[in-house]
Amino acid sequence: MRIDVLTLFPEMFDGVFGSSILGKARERGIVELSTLNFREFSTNKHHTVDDTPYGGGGGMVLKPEPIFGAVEHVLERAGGEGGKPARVILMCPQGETFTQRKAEELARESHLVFICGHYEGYDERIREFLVTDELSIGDYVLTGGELPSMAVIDAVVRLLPGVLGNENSALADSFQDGLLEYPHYTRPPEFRGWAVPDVLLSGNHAEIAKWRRRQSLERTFVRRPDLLERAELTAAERKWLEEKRAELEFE
Ligand code: 4GS
Repeated sequence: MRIDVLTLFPEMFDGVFGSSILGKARERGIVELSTLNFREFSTNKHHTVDDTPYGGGGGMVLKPEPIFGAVEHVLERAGGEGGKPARVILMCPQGETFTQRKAEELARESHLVFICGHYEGYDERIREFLVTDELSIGDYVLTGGELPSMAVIDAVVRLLPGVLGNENSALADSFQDGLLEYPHYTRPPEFRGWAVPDVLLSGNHAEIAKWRRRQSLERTFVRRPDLLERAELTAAERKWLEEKRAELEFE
């Protein structure tokens, strides 16, 4: 997979792209991660990338020329292989909320291009005629699209084959089966008087699996009931949840 990030602050990506799992994925040649400063594609002599909005009002708006120029440059640089067309992704609060499902979808692509604005809005023609996806990482306002794009890239790259040492570790995580994770424990068996649940020390793997599944269900029920509608549950688990809901109504 090839990922290009268009940003006015490429240095923000040095640590994230060079460390930990992303750094390893890059070293192994599983992903090619590049940044490009779209100021280089400004068409005026002061290299400005923004301007005041038509119709007045406050704030500044990113001009179309530097963004179109930079996106077309990375598309041409990657092109010629006749591969799948790139996804051109705009990070913004009005985008579709990024989810694990979207991460799985993007992990099947061969070229992702991220556009990160800073402080300001985008000329609408960028949305209309250049971008294929608008994504938000949640309902809060940041100073730029850089951190959101890092979050999306991290979630996508860890799903690529060969990135996580143990291919199962991505599968056991929260959301992969639509449920939150069960509680984890390690040594010592007793810490400041707080004991590890007996079942985990029993060596009975069937009982342990049952306990973990039940904990996942209960935890999801209490903390994120909204997730249960889409979760992959057995008929017995659905029934158990119905009983749990009924119990709460009586209290
Ligand atoms: C987000 C977000 C965001 C909005 C960028 C204000 C600078 C900022 N982008 N998910 N202008 N949340 N963007 O806050 O994606």
